[in-house]
Amino acid sequence: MTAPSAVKAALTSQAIETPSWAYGNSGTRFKVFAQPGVPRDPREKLDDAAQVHRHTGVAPTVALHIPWDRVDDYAALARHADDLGLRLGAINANVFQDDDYKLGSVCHPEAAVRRKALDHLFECVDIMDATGSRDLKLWFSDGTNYPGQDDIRARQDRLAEALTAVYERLGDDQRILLEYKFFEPAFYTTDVPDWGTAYAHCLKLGPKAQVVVDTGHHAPGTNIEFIVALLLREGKLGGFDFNSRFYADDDLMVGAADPFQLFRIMYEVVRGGGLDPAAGVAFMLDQCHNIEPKVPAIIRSVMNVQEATAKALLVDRDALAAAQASGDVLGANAALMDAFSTDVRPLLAEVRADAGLDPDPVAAYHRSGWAEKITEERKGGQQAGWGA
Ligand code: PSV
Ligand code: MN
Ligand code: MN
Repeated sequence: MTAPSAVKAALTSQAIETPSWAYGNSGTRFKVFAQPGVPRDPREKLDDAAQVHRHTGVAPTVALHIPWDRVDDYAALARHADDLGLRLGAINANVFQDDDYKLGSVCHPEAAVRRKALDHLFECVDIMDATGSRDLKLWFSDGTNYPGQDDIRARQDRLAEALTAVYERLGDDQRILLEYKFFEPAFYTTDVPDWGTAYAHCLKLGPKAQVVVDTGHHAPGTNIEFIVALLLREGKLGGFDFNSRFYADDDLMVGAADPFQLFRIMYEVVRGGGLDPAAGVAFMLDQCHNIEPKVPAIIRSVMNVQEATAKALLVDRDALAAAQASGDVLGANAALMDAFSTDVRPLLAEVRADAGLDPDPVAAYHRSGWAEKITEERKGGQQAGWGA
């Protein structure tokens, strides 16, 4: 078993990135329920994110989504983050909300539309230059609804062409994180539907292109931890978009639907050395909080990732290896289940106390008066960007 001090050190060094859009109003295509005190601009989203970091100590970066977080001066936004003790994280491109993208963006049959989409991706790299962000997160809604609608292979060629152009534009310390999703909004073919497609493109591009695993983007029953193990082994796991799903891309709080799955994923991360910051695995949230208060929900989500990580770190790897080597099926399974069944909340409370934090971040947030302050000060909060 990892020594308690090493477990604590690993938990302290894990950084979980929160998404700017989780702080804004959101909903489904049926209704967006506005909440009081919601941020009116990207600076206020960062102000809220600073509260998450203040109470958890492990959420120092915030992902932006362009154009939802478009500002005139990104360097100034980065300075605001810095003043709050934060940094700007992944830049998420958005080539899925323009009328021109009805038939796709970088895979669109018309060159002019592909050019427009590519220009947006270049703009995102410019923004990364201004913010100091390392990662460009690319998710394409591209696909088709009907057999025969477009040529599947030609669309892959167009995708490869755009990715290559963006890759060549990256600085030495910048990366493409390519995200896959098996369906929606396209229902017949999706141009990046699975890890294999994302992996094939990233492999061709080179070492600065890696795959991002959004936990909500798989068919029911998919063994996500296997994908994680494989990508890590190949040096191609760029990071996670964490969230929970019951049905499709639900974007509920990570660890809410299936904490056991999250544990199994985090065990493979630990097993593959992915917790070491040098491995470059970005632990990001991609969620929206449609009916629950947002800041405490994000704090809860960060804690859920920490709890799964702590349990994964507590697996007795020596006992597990011995059981595996001797074909002791039940013993091996028990080694994992013992760790999963451990109540790690006291350990995490200790880690927080050691760091000078309140052992109960949600309670500390509720006591802080932040919710009352923003409800009083902010009127007419911003919608996160979709679902209107
Ligand atoms: C697409 O479903 C996705 O997971 C991508 O990451 C988008 O950028 C994000 O959702 C928007 O929430
Ligand atoms: Mn995502
Ligand atoms: Mn999604």
